Amino acid sequence: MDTNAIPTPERKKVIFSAIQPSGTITLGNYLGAIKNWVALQDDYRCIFALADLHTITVRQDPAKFRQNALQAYALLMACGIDLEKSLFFIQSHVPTHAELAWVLNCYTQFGELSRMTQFKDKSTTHADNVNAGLFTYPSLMAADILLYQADLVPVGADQKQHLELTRNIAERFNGVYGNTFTVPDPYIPKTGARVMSLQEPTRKMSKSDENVNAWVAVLDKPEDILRKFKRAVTDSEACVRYAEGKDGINNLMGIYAVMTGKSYEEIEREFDGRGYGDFKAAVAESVIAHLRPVQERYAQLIKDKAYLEKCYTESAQAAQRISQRTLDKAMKKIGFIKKAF
Ligand code: ATP
Ligand code: LTN
Repeated sequence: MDTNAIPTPERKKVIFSAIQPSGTITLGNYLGAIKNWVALQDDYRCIFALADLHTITVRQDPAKFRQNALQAYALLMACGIDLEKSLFFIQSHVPTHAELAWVLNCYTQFGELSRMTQFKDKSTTHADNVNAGLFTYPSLMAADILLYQADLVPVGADQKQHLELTRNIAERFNGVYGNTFTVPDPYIPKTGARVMSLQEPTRKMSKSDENVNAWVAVLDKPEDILRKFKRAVTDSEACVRYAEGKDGINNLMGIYAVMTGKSYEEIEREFDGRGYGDFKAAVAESVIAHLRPVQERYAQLIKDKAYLEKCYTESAQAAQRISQRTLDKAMKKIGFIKKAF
């Protein structure tokens, strides 16, 4: 048999991404991140994590933190993260992350970390707790990514700078010791939605916004979703069309387009001559209908703690095996004595 005729299956590219369990997961997180992760699972080797070590850079109430993390895990599974295809683990369960983060801290410059805009922002908003973890946050994120030799990392605009730093750290390390880490590229999804606040549509929808009417949570009750959309800030033109300066309507049209698969022209035609009240109700209904199956799956999953435990444990064990290889390789190159146990 001519073995050359058998096509060798191309290695699937590795994708790594993570999300912090820092509170309620919003429609912004869902459309901007999670929904894309779900879609990537067939074409890539996907490794996802709940970045709980990152979350303690801001002080957390222990009971609430534990609850948020478990809920976020169940919710991402309900959104479609599938353990038959991907790994999905809890960062603090895989010790290689903290270990490599320390190592990478020694290959990251103070000046580089000082230039991170997230650090500058968060040290202003949390001025009473500017801890060293907040400062070295990007080295831990670099460890997350580099441990899995990730080719691609889907991140939002706010995390691009951290990814750029990850690339610099990897290149620097490879430059000194020879090829050790894959240098990752950002992954920009073809259809990404940037969801804006329903109250201040020039700002992004953010779960830490104190005004609860500014965001819709994936687990919000239908009546709350309807109320929040009905109160959404728009403009006085009373015409559903996509145009500069119509930030509120543009945002609602963006959401409706993702939910229904309709183009902006189709939406404009559908609501031609109709008021904003009708349009807002239609957007709300489309979101409610889209989230209903997610909410139903979540309600089942969150009741089954034993199943969730099995899922995150098996994923963490697999992640530990993969990441240990990279950590060992890096430590050997640096010159650490190999552990004999
Ligand atoms: P915080 O309010 O604590 O900053 P957040 O809601 O902005 O949180 P992050 O935890 O920073 O969310 O982000 C998680 C993921 O969700 C990232 O990939 C981010 O790009 C994406 N994301 C967050 N908000 C939006 C949004 N409004 N539109 C699109 N994507 C978003
Ligand atoms: N910092 C990110 C979450 C995060 C992450 C990562 C994203 C932690 N580690 C590695 C991509 C790759 C955030 O707050 N959105």
